[in-house]
Amino acid sequence: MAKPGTEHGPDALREGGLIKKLMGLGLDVHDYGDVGTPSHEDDHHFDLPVKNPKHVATASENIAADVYNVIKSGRTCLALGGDHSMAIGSIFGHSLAEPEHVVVWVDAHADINTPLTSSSGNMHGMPLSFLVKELQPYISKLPGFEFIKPCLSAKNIAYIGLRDVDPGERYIIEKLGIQSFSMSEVDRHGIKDVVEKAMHYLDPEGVKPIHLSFDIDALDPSLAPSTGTPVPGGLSIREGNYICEELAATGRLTCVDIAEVNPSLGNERDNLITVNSALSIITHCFGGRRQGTYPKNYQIPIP
Ligand code: B3U
Ligand code: MN
Ligand code: MN
Repeated sequence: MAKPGTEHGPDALREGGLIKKLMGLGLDVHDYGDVGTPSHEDDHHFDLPVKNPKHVATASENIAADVYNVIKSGRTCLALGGDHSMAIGSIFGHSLAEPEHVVVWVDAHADINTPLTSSSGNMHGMPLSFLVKELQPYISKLPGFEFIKPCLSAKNIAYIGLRDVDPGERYIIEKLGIQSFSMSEVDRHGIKDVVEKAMHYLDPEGVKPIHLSFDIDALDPSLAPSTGTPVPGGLSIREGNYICEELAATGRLTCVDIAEVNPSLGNERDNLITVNSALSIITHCFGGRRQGTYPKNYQIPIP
């Protein structure tokens, strides 16, 4: 939360026509509204440079409860951020409902800094570190985080789109053997192979629920300029949509995060471009297909 503004991401997506677009796909859509994310006074750690730990902890607990309830009710959950620390709550909430779930993390960044490897202190660069079991010996105790039970093993995560990874993060990825398809792998193998390999690795039998955590900065900055940490050389909209179409086609995509849309950054045109890209990503997660779709009981009109 170093750059304020991601709290307006969900409304920018709603105003961009999110609900209508999803309903247009024939879906029964329910907007549960915004999750409470109260801020706290004196929200810093006594000896760690982590920013707003209590704020993130309270928000995470509320997000986890809502995501759990939505998934338990049999619905597919779309969680709109917010910065990517939102994924602490959404992945944890998802795990309470579906303990066997796997995570596809689409991002320019690895977001697996521990409070001690992070040089920024930004919690949006750390969410996975609180969730990965193998990392817990390295995680400092933070106020409010007691409720989180690490719910992922390193083998339950696959990254796609990485291109700005800190040294500590790279070390963690290699030490734990986390599956990572950086932009180099996307260039080398193409997006089709990358998605196939990622899914085969995570779940060769094809039975596990899938959590897609999509940071909008995974896309090239030309497609998502209104975000806090854009990194050149990102995914095209075709590659982004392809990932979503393929995951949606499994029928096991249970929860999708869309993080880091920040309407306070850039001008009106930047906002529009970013919102439209995010809407495209979302609709392709929920049945939108580039080959076209039609409602269930569609009939050719008879003259
Ligand atoms: N790895 C850096 C930069 C960063 C991570 N996620 C975003 N930026 N959005 C950090 O601050 O941990
Ligand atoms: Mn991220
Ligand atoms: Mn990112």
